[in-house]
Amino acid sequence: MPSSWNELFITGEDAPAAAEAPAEERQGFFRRLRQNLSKTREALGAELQASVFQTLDDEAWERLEETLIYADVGATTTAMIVERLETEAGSGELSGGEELTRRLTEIMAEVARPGEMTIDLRPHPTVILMVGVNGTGKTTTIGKIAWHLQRELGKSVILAAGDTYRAAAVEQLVEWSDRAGCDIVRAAHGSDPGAVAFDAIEAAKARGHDVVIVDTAGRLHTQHHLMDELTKVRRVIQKQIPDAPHETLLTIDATTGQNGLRQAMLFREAVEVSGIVLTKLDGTAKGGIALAIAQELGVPVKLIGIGESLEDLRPFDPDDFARAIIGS
Ligand SMILES: Nc1nc2c(ncn2[C@@H]2O[C@H](COP(=O)(O)OP(=O)(O)O)[C@@H](O)[C@H]2O)c(=O)[nH]1
Ligand SMILES: [Mg+2]
Repeated sequence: MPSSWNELFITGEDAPAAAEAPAEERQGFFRRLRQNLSKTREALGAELQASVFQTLDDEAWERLEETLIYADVGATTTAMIVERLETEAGSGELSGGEELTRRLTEIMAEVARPGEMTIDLRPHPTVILMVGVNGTGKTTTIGKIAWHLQRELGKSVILAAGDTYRAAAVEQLVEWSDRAGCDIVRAAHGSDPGAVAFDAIEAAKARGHDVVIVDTAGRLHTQHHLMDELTKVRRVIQKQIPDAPHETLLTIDATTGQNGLRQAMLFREAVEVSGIVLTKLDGTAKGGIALAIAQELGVPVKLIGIGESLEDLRPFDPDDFARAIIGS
């Protein structure tokens, strides 16, 4: 499971030594993950520790259900998890609160892992398209990915400032390109985002960049306009490189819970989403949404945002995540 950047990205090369996370660093990451997911853990973990598994009667299972739903695991996914646990407990495979909690953690990790969670960087150039509603974290996520690719994995990145509707969005991406030390293609305010993507891909081919990351707008006059535009950007990219975009990442703001899940379904209809970036998990008790997304959307969460700083965008590791939100 990808718990470090060089496990998330498949490069086809040996990882540079600098990208290997030593054990103590991993522990440090896990501590930070736990710390930043504290709101969800408080909602979930405390309840589990305190009462749920003390007597295994119907009421206990109902309380577990309520607890998971409160953490926004979603009704369908919650029912599935509780049923599995109840069946195992009923057949005498599990006994005691500790064992039940351990098994619950395992089941939750499994549920959070619906498919391929890596990002393949072997195509040259690899094109990554970033989509999502305004304010969910597209631009920041792009900046952070670019930073890791350039600084840690030694990849050469070019950004396409495709959110041409807001001048501030372009400036924000320019700042990130400075920080990451990568190239950027920007166009005049209001110009065609497809053209920006086109130019960035042409530049990548000419200058030999490894990865192109395309930013997009998250709001237009109507939902229909937005989806139309994303489809167009995608088509422009596909004309240049038939199997691109190789990765389409959708950002979802975890604080919007089930609403974010509904948004995701709309985006999935317009563009083929290959991975989710679940942001702002630090500010919410609704971290269980990661499980609902994986199960009900069937698209893997590939990255999570647990804060605003550079190291707060992390590859999603379901095992660590489940341990971090349930552990005592
Ligand atoms: N607390 C927190 N804030 C985040 C996270 N990811 C993004 N943000 C903030 O959310 C705001 C909107 O992000 P931005 O990248 O501009 O969203 P965009 O409109 O989709 O491009 C910014 O202030 C980011 O710093 C996260 O994981 N945690
Ligand atoms: Mg933006």
